[in-house]
This record gives sequence, structure tokens and C-alpha cells, in this order.
Amino acid sequence: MSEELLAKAKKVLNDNYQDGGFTIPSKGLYPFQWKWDSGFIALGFAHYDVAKAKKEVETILNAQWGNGFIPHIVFHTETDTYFPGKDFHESSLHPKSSKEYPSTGMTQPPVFGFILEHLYRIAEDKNDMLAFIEKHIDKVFNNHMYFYENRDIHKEGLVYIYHNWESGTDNSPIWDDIWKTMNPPEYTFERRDTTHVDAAQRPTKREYDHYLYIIDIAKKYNYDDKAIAEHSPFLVQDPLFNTMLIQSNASLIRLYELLGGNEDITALLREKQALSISGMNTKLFNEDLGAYVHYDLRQGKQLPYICSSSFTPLYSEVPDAIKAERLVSTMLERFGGEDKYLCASFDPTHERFNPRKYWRGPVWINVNWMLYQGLKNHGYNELASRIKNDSIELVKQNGFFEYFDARKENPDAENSGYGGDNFSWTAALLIDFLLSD
Ligand code: 2M8
Repeated sequence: MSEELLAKAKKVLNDNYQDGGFTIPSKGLYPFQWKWDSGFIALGFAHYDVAKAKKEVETILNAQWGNGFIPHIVFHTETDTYFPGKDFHESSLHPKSSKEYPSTGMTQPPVFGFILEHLYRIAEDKNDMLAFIEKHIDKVFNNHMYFYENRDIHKEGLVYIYHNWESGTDNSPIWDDIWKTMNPPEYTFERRDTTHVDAAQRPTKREYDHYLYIIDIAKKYNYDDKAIAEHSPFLVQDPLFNTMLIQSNASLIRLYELLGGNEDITALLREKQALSISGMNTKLFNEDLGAYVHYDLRQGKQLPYICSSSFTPLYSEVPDAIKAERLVSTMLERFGGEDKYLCASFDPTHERFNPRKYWRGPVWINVNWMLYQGLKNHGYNELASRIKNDSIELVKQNGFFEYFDARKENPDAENSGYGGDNFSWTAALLIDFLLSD
């Protein structure tokens, strides 16, 4: 059975791979290269096609800007099946943007540090992979420095995101509080996502108005980080984003040590790492909720909601044993009922939970993969296995969907897989779940 599932997963990835040396997340719905998708996709390929794994990483890193920034979408091809495309984003407004690769002017979570380390773990030919890592690691380091130099405005080790699309968790109910502080114009545009996926599973038109308006503000300042920090109505420190930076820092330190030399770089990374870990614990941990939460820099306060990002610091050295225990009990209490698959993307006990709508409730395989790694690292082997088995089960029963209903008995639909079908990171991470311990 596993063999069959594995073969299907490889077929999804192979079919989504493009001539330009990158992999689309899903046909029609997402026709370009996305930053954090491409990290997870490379991990899947690493198990059976090392050349494609390397190419995926190389291609996105080629699109890096002169200031170390790596964009969230690289528009490799001309297609109008996606909105908003390159003409709306206009990355060329930024003086250091890539001349060769049109992209967005926003980013996504920093995956590549830990992805490079996983590529090394999986590689049979370690020397060959180390040579690849040596060639690319400085680009990833420069990306981290971009974050610390431009987006850590209070020098507390926590970097901001200025758009919900930067979080990766696009329409999370967390952002509803921010939308209440804004009143964007009604844009006229043609939605393309809802021609591929049932509108009930996607953000609303009014939410899209907010998304576009924040981009318009950033464009007004030519995507200048300082101006964005001053003027963007959305300015948030996200526990998932910062965790991924921290976990990637740790990987970079280990990889630089393996390569030898580089003492200045590792010393700098260690200094940033210590600051980031303490920032996470002092500013983003919410004692009452027993979880990490988002911090709204505009309003100067925590956004007190629990979502799957709240538990992802487990995938890092951020929580000590006491906080890790607290996170696990919060997760089990609110998200872990016997009638549910782990791990819903938003608090199932909250009124804003929606089991079918994208990042407002469904289970996502990439978050599950990070939670699995984190729980294992902190010694919660049983819970880690439950998350892994739930992920495999959801894919086995429903197919390689983008997201899944967390309810084991689903009264609303026969198939509990939602969003895009033949979705790349679902396939890629399933391959890793099946082939790694
Ligand atoms: C979703 O986001 C894009 C915008 O980036 C969209 O809705 O058009 C998110 O799930 C994001 O995390 C993901 O990287 C992207 C591609 O899979 O799709």
C-alpha cells in the first residue's frame, strides 16, 4: 500500500516539475514557483531525484535580490491563470530586485537553512551534497542577514512580516483583527483562484481587497523596508515565520561548522540566535493560552488566538522542557480530540474556526511535518507518530490535496481533501514521512 502511495506521490511531483527548473505547487491554481513550497518540494525530490532537488533550490536562489531578499513568488512564465500576477506586483520598483526574474515584492518563511540540512541528511553521496551546500549556503546566510538588518526594527531578534501572504497562512482568523483596523477601497479585478477551487474553500473578495491594498502601499514606497515598517497597516511578528528563521539559523551553524572555517559567520549567527530565542519567549509566549501567539506591531499588542503556528516553535530550540510540555497539553486539549485529525490550522474550539476554509481550520501537511519533527526532537514520540499517521491517513483516504478537514466524521463532504489537487508539498512531505524515520 505504501509503495503505491509513494509511486503516486512521485508522479504528482514529476508532473508538476517544469522545464525552467522549478516545480509548481498545483496546476492551474498556482502556476509559478513559491518560496517555501520550493523548499519542501526539494526535500521530496531528494529521496529519489537529487538533480531535481538541487535544481529547485538553485532556481529560487537565483532569483534572490541584491539585498539578500528572496521573493515569495517567482514569475518564471507568462500565464493569466493566477491573480495577482507580475504586472500587479511590479518587483522592478525596488532598486535591488532581480533584473532577470520578475517576482513579488514580499517574501515567505525562511525554509532553506533547514532544507539544506535535510538534503544533506537524505543524500547518499554526502560529498557531492556538501559541495552543493558550499556553493549556495552564503545566499541563505545573506537572506537571514537581510531579515535581521531590515525587519528586526526593535533589535529584539524578531522579524516582522508586512503582509498576510508573507506568513504563508493567508486567511488565518488571526488577521481578522487587523482587517478591522483597515478600510481598503473596493478593487475591481477578476479572481482566478475561484475558477479552480470552490469559493467556499478560499478567502472572500473583501479579504482580497485588503491583500491588494497592502501591496499598493508597499509599491507606493518602492518596496522600501523602512517605509513599509512605517506605513504598512499590517506589521506582525509571526511565531511560525520566526521559528523557521531560528530553526534555519541552527542548521546554517551546523552546516558551516561541517564545512570548516567561517568562524565569523557562525559567531554572528549564534548572537542573533540567542536574541531571537529570548524574543520569542518573552514577547510571543502567552501564559494564559499556553501557546505562542502573533504580535501586532501596529497596535502594540499580542493577538491572543491559538493556531497551528502557535505550536511550531516546538520545531526549534525555543521552548524549554516546561514550555514544550505546556504546548503539548494545549494542543491536545483544544486540537487533539479523538474525533479529530491533528493538527487543525486554527483553534477548533473558537467561533472563528471553519473546517473547510483554507487556513481557517483545515489540516496542512507542511505544518504537520514541522510539528512531527519538533515533537520528535523534544521527545514526544507518541504524539509525533500520531501526527505522522494522521497525515498519511488523510492523503491515503482523500488524495494529494492542498488541505484537509480535521473532522474524522465529515458531514459536509464525501471527500475531506480541499483546495488544489495533486498538490506538490503534500506529495513531497508524504515521501519524506514514508521514507524517513
Ligand atoms: C497559498 O498562497 C497564495 C499566495 O501566496 C495564494 O493563495 O494565491 C498559501 O497557502 C501559501 O502558503 C502557499 O505558499 C501558496 C502556494 O502553495 O498558496
